[in-house]
Amino acid sequence: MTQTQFTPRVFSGIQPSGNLHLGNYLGALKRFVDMQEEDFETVYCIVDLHAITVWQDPEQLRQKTREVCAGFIASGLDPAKSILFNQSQVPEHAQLAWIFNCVARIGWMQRMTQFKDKAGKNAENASLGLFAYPSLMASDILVYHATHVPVGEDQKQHLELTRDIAAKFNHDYGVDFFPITEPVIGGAAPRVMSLRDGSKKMSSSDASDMSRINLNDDADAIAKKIRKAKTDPEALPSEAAGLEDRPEARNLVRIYSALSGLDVDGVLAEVGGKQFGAFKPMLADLAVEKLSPITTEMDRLLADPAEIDRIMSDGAKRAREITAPILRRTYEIVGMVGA
Ligand code: AQP
Repeated sequence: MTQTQFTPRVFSGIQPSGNLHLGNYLGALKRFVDMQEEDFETVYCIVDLHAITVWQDPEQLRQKTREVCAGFIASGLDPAKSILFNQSQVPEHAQLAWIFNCVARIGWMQRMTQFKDKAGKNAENASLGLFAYPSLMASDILVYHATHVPVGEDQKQHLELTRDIAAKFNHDYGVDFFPITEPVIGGAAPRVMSLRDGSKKMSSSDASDMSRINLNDDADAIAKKIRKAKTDPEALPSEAAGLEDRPEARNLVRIYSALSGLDVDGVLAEVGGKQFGAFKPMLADLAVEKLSPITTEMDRLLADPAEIDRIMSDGAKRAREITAPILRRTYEIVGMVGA
């Protein structure tokens, strides 16, 4: 079989289920913007269908969807260059997900650590959607024939599953139709950790708001959260090896590195030997300098929700120009009769 050449295309998404936080910004948004400037067609999505795998208040969901869209644009995403929309306006995502539900195996889903973490001890009571979430995620990616997916490290297992689904579909139907997508996990902070516990990732669902910096936090809140961030009593080391076994210190240094653009060695050359009492205000100033223009721009954009809705609806129309023919061809391959 000849190998299909796929157009270099990036897809990624963010759930509108909580406040956008520094982990989303450094692990995802900032890198989405970088990739927009490279040789890719870029498609970015607010994944509202994923959000309802756990309960969402409808009015809050509408508000959060617009907020995430504003967050994308305020972080530097240009809706004229990238395709930006909310998932539910492009029905092919859910349609292809059904086909993939019939390709993926239950055993594959049972191995997903995110399902185990989110469903917790009460897995019998979790929604079926939460269990099938990775299949919808595979569809989000493959309905664009996306070749590259920038995500934080927490999504690695879901991307491996996306590759497995593409490979099994291609094998079962004897085609070379879906690409085997490359995860793009990297940047200076692929896994930003909680400010309260260096062994847990920073997350919108953490009960403690002090564990994360939200993109809509003001300067005082950012400074307070960094001041109260958990640390250890030692001074900062002068070399990266000195951060081993010091998860909280490593997290703060990595955040500084990602925000400043210096590598970790460069940061430690500057701050090695300092106590946290001196380093934390430096980090707070840097975080405020980098994040407050984004917060201000988000507020400005959110003052005109109709314009945000127009941008998402325009993005959805452009998205469907890609997804409709790919879904049509998938149906043909699978054997669905249609005009
Ligand atoms: N802590 C993080 N560090 C680096 N990247 C992260 N991402 C999320 N948290 C971190 C990346 O952000 C993108 C959007 O992920 P999502 O839609 O799963 O966002 P989320 O639901 O807001 O992630 P949370 O906060 O972790 O939510 P819960 O607690 O619900 O799971 C992805 O690329 C993700 O890797």
